[in-house]
This record gives sequence, structure tokens and C-alpha cells, in this order.
Amino acid sequence: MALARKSPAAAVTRMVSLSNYSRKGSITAGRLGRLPAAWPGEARTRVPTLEPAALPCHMRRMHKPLSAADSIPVTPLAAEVERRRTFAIISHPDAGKTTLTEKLLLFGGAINLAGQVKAKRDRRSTRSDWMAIERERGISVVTSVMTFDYDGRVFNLLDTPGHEDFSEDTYRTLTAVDSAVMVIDAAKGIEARTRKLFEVCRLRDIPIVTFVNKMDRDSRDPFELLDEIEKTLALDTAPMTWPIGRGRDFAGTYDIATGEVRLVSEDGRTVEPQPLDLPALAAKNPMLDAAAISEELALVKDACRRFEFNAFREGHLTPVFFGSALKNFGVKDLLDALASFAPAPRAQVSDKRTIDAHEGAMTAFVFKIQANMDPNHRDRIAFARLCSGKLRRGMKAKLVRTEKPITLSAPQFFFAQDRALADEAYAGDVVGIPNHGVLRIGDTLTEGEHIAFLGVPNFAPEILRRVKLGDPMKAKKLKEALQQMAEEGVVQVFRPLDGAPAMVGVVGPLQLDVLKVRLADEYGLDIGFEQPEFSLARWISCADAKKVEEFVLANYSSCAEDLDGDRVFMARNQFILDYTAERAPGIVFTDIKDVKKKG
Ligand SMILES: Nc1nc2c(ncn2[C@@H]2O[C@H](COP(=O)(O)OP(=O)(O)OP(=O)(O)O)[C@@H](O)[C@H]2O)c(=O)[nH]1
Ligand SMILES: [Mg+2]
Repeated sequence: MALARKSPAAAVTRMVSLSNYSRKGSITAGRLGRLPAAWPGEARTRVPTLEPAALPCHMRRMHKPLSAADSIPVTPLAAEVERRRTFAIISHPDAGKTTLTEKLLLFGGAINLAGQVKAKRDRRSTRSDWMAIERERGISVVTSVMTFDYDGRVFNLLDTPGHEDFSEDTYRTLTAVDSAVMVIDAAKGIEARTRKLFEVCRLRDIPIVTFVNKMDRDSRDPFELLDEIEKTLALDTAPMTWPIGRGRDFAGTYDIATGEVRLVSEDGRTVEPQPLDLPALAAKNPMLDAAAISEELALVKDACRRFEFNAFREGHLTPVFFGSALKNFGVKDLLDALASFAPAPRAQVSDKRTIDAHEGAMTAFVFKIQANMDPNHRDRIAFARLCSGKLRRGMKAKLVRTEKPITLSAPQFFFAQDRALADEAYAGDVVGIPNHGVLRIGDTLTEGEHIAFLGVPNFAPEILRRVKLGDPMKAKKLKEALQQMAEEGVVQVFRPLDGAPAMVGVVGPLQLDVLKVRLADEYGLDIGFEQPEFSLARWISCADAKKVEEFVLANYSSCAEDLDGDRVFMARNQFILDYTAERAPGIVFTDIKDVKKKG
């Protein structure tokens, strides 16, 4: 029920319970233990900031373009780096990430009309969900990358899939961003996947901006939602806007810093903020109770935490915006906030040293491969996050894993499936590099230095399946296709050493559906799956490489190699795994492999 429609007495009761959450002594990230060790390979170095750290932030001042007066950088390179904002949108499935992405792009001026994410199954036009299977099922399967300009900034936006079966893709994406937008369905609050993804962000110290979405529908009490964020995530909240009315009576949002309101317009136009005139609002909509709203706003100002720039950047506090992505509401406030106080590119840790984003030499790592984005030209794109320096089209880079040079002749900025040649790109940018299989996930590119960025691991699969081919004449094609799908990270492929047919490993069953559909659509292959005799796969290693080979010889029919040729032991069940491990002293069995540790 909307608080604004309740009696003043109800508001007072609320004030009592709210005081719990707003007092300084309430749950703070600090008390529950701030971030332990950083995500493997991540720097905790704080990037120098441009903003004067407005405290509390005045929304009007939040999005002023860069000017010499408030710029620390002096070189053109540093100025370009400081302009970059690279962020992911994360949440539980269906909270509205893709819808929000569409609307953010609209403000970015990149598309004129956002393709609406309508009812499931009827979404043919969103930019971000471009794959056939995504459009058919109405879910995001892969991360979509979009680069656009807005208000003097260059945004690299990554729309991630919410479903847990695609979590590897999402985790990889989170290695490439400097901040995240956490979308919450106003009727549902913090859901399981949101919580998990938040934990991953916290491991990497990624600052989070919260967008409470679907305010146009019946929603939970905003105070309750803030309280839930604080309690379940141990994250302080600072509302930046506040909803006026809920559900069908959602009238707009109140800007806490300026005291102005932005009203919902029927035609989806952006309405400029205006002074709050409660009697006029209530006259237009009799369901709105002016007195109750006024009391609620007073309570918000009095009891809610104020935005603190440093606490946000350190990951202890999240600014919260309310809105409706579908109605295009509250989205501009969110974008302005990102432009203003989301961090510029952070430093990144490599195996040898920490690389600062302002360093002159270009460095980058590949966090995602996507094949066949353009069905007419079987292309293969490696998505790289630039970590330092400037990438120039045509330049030669060193691929550290192979120590071979690679010419970056056609780097591209992506806009979901659309693209444009990138003549130059800077630290923070995500560029697509077309290649024919040379680049792999985790690869480091430099201008000569022998370093490898550290990062996201590969997880041992939860499900193993043998691939059954309808037409045995197509075995060679299947081998190529599986190699491609494994390089993309759609599935993991394990090739048994004894020559038995390849096995695929996945974290969740939807990945198998995606593999089947994509092999049919993109390669004309009709496949099925069989339950193999094995259910577990573990990477094996030992300081003494000879010992691994001895182990492999002794367990030949249970050993396979993965995409990189690394040895994997497969077991029927946990008992066999434990039994074998006990009898192989010195051999390490792991269920995690760091794909970026090579090179
Ligand atoms: N009423 C209402 N519906 C919304 C809003 N935002 C999104 N939706 C609907 O919610 C459904 C899911 O939206 P998506 O944007 O696909 O959600 P998602 O988070 O990208 O989902 P996954 O990528 O599959 O995790 C769609 O039917 C949208 O039309 C909103 O602000 N109000
Ligand atoms: Mg989506």
C-alpha cells in the first residue's frame, strides 16, 4: 500500500520503524565487514576524480560537462580517460535491465525510438536482445555491449543476462566495468540473483547505483525497499529521488536535493523539473493525498541518509533512484547521476604490476567473444576492455599469450548488434576486435610489455553431456562449431583423451538449449544430448608436470582436455573423485580455473 495514501498516523508509525534504519548506528557495510581481498586481479586503487564530490549532491549540478576548472587531467589522454564511464546493468531476471538499457540509449541520443521490451515473446525490436533465441524467449542470454556519448561523457554500457544459467557471462562482464546499476523490481525487492551479483560486485569494490523500477505498477513501500537493501546487502542507501504516488497513481518523482518534481508525462516526453505544487497535483488526481505526501517527503528528508560521494565510491553506500523504465521515467536522473559521479576507469592488476588507466601505452584484455553476430558474415568478435593508453585503428599490438603481433585493423564500437569503426579508443572503452580465432577470453594485448591481466575464473561445470549428432557425416563441422561455442564461453568442451565423442559442460540447463538452437541456426547442425558416465570434471595440476602425465596415463579413460589443452579428470561421482584424489598425492584437483592467468 502506498504510504502517501495512508493516514498521518500510519506515517508516524513508519517514522518509528524507519528511525532504526536511518540512525548512524544502524547496519553499515563497515560493521558487517567490508570487502575482504579484492576479486583476483583487481586493483583497489582509487581513480583520481574529476567531480568536486558534491555532498549532498545537488542534482542540477550533477551533470555539468567537463570544464577546465574542475578537471585534474592536463594531457589530452588523461582528459579522454576521465570522460569514460563503463558500467554494467545487473539484476535478477525480468527486473527490467534490457528495458532500462533501451531507455538509457534513447537519452544517449543513439536511437530515436527505443525498441520496447513488451510482453514476453513479443519483443522483436530491442537493441540489446538481438539474438533469435533472446527475442523468442524474451530473456537476455548474453551480455550486450553499447558505447554512446552523453553530456560530454563516453558511456560503455553492458546489459547482462539475469538468469543464473548464464552467470559466467555476467561474471566475466563484471571484470570489465568500473561501476554497476542494480535494478530492483519495486514489487519484489531484493531477489536471489540480485543478491549474488551484488556480492560479486562487492568483491571487486564496484560502486553501485540503484534503480527501483516498475513504479508504474503496484509496488512495495519505498521505505521498506530501502530497509531491505540495507539489511540484506549491508549497504547504506541514500534516496536521490522519491516517488509520488504508486502504481496507477504514480505521478512522478521528487528530487530530494532540489525539492523539485519531475512529473510523468503521458506521451513519454522528458518533462523538465518544476516546483512541487501538491494541491495542484492532488486536484488532478483525487487518489493522491496532499497532506500525506507532504508528511512522507518531510520524513524522507529528515530520516534518510544523505548521499556521500566517498562512501559511494568505496562501495558502502548506494544512491537510489525510483522510476519506470517502461514509461521512460527516472531514467534521465539515473544517467545524469552516472555521468556525474560514477568512477572513471580504474587501475587494473596484472601478474607483474598494477596498470594505471592514465599510462601512455595501450593495454587491454578480452573478456568476451561473440561469433556470428552478423549472420551474413560469419564473423567473430573479441570484446576487449582497454585498461590504459590509446588504441589507434591500424596499430600493432602484442598478444601476450602467443607473443605474436596482431594488427588492430578494424576495431569497432558496438551498439548491440550494430557497429561503427573505432578510429581511436581510450582506457575504459570496450571495443570489438574482429578476428578469426586468434583471440581468446582472458587474452592480454599490450604494446610490447609482457604482462597478463588477472581475473575471472572458469567454473567447473555442474552438468556434463555428450553431444549426439543427427547426421554422423557432419562430425567435422560439429567439432569446429563446438570449438567456436567453447571459445565464446557458451559451454565448456571436454575432449576425452581416449577419442570418445566430446562432452559439453554447463553451469545451467538453459545453456544447453542455447547451444542446441545456435548450432541449428548458425551451423545447420541438429544435435541431441546424452547423459555420459561422468558427472564431475576437475582440472588437475602439479608443480611437477611429469606427475600429471603419469596420473593421466594411469587414468586414461577418465581424462580429457579442455579448450586450452589443460588436463581434466572426470569422475562418475564424488566418491570416485575423493577416492582417486586420495591415491594421487601431489596432484591438485580444482573446480576453478583462472582464464586470465595465462600468458
Ligand atoms: N510495468 C512495467 N513493466 C516493465 C518495466 N520495465 C520492464 N518491464 C517489463 O518487464 C519484463 C522484463 O523486462 P526486461 O527488460 O526484459 O528484463 P531483464 O531484466 O532484461 O530480463 P533478463 O535479461 O532476462 O534478466 C518485460 O515484459 C518488460 O516490458 C516498468 O518500468 N514497468
Ligand atoms: Mg535483459
